[in-house]
Amino acid sequence: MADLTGQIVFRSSKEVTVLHGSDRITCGLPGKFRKETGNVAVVGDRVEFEILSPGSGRLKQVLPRESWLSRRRDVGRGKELILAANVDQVVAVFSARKPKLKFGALDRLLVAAGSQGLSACVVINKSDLGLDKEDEALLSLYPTFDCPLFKTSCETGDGIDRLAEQLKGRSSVVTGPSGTGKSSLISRIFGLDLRIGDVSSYNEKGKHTTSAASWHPVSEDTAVVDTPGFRDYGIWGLGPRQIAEQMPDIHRHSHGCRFTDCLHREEPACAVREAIEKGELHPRRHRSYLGILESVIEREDRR
Ligand SMILES: Nc1nc2c(ncn2[C@@H]2O[C@H](COP(=O)(O)OP(=O)(O)OP(=O)(O)O)[C@@H](O)[C@H]2O)c(=O)[nH]1
Ligand SMILES: [Mg+2]
Ligand SMILES: [Zn+2]
Repeated sequence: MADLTGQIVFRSSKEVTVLHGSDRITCGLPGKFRKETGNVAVVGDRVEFEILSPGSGRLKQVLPRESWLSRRRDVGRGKELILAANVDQVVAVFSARKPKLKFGALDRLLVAAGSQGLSACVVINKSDLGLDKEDEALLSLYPTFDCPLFKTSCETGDGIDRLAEQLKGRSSVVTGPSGTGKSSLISRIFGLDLRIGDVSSYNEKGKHTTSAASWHPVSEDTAVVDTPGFRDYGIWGLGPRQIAEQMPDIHRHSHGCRFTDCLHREEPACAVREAIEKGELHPRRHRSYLGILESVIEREDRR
């Protein structure tokens, strides 16, 4: 029988679920499709497979990806962990509180998305819990460098329609720290019944309720991927000089630096640091930049 094509909508350690039309076929996941190098199969991948018996099949081949979002997994020298393939938008979900909004993690995620050629938007969920004035001011900068911002609440419904509009007609990977309400938002917008968990009252962190990525086709032209929350978003495949290019508010000043290889740390006549002094660049964004830079340099040293 001829091979069929479909798309991976779920992957566990041993098998994948392939969507073919409206049929879901379970295929085993032999070693060559599991390794992080080579022909690894991830959620969102288009694949060729054959049917063995009703509802079950065998993977033959992973077809080339149009795009993907990955992060670094810290094992050995580090590995690339692909969160989802064939998406065209990264939706970075953070919460106003519980857990606390972390700009370092937000900026890392945006840099990763940009470096992989994906557009991104920021969602600040749990707006019902109230946003600090300082956070609010800093967040208002993001749309100025073409990163749309959505403030939402699954409790009050605030901002949900606007976000739903942003998801329409695209394939989006929804990512962010645990407990920020990724599964809650997707469930609410698309009427799905995803598992939703608590936030620890002890440290106000999420409890890693979603344990694997899942692809949800919601209409002909719209799909959304729910992913497990992360603790740390490690950047994969980016060199020290490429980071600023992914931070438009920093990059636009870098042309004025005395040294063309300026990394905007302690170098003399650095236009980026001057921009902070002149109030033209937010120091928090520079701090995020330095954090990413240090982590990338540290890893280069380890090689
Ligand atoms: N106050 C408030 N709580 C919310 C909101 N959205 C979600 N929550 C709660 O936040 C908790 C975590 O929600 P989830 O949807 O499971 O969060 P998640 O981001 O999917 O978490 P992981 O799967 O662990 O990554 C649950 O107790 C939700 O009820 C909101 O807008 N406001
Ligand atoms: Mg979840
Ligand atoms: Zn500089």
